[in-house]
Amino acid sequence: MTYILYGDKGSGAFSAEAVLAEAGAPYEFKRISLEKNEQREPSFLAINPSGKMPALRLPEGGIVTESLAILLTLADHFPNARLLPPQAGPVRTQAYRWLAFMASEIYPMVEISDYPERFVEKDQAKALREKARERIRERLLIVERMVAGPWFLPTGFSIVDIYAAMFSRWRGSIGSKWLEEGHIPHLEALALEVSHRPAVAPVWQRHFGG
Ligand SMILES: N[C@@H](CCC(=O)N[C@@H](CS)C(=O)NCC(=O)O)C(=O)O
Repeated sequence: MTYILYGDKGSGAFSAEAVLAEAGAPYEFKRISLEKNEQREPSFLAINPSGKMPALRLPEGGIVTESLAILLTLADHFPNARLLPPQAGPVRTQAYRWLAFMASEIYPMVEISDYPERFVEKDQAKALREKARERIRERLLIVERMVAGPWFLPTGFSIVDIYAAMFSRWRGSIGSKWLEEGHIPHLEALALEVSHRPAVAPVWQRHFGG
């Protein structure tokens, strides 16, 4: 009864792997290299026709794609791991709100920042990348202001922390200089906490290094 996670190091697969680790779930990690464009190969498109990672094969069969859907599915599968605040309570609503914000307002900008030439002609790609980076930064600042501290939610650790920590790590998509200027100290502190969680630490190390 093993989960199979498809993804690459440092990609959105981090969030799924960190949650599998937190839940103590048995899983295998199947590497799909972004550098080699393996996400566009027929064997992976058969798993996720959109050519995006992460994708998760469930022990009972079936595939889940979309990072947020994967995180919520795992939170459902492992209720004892308390990966979300109590069901139907006000903090659960906030968890959904900010998970959805990151999935729908930040994640799509990452594709534009990473692959601007998919959207415009080559001579406009640099300018588009800069616009996408600006939108990501703007939206990270909104998330930054919502951090209760030390975790995102006032009720403690949850999958929101794993997701937020991941978005704060994507230097290439955000712009290293901006990150070094220290605009998101609460998210940085939260990411550090996430990286030190015993179950997550080895996963963090593999995806993001020290
Ligand atoms: N909506 C998807 C987005 C996933 C996504 O964009 N993943 C990136 C890696 S972080 C990817 O697979 N990029 C490859 C590509 O766009 O070709 C999700 O939430 O899982």
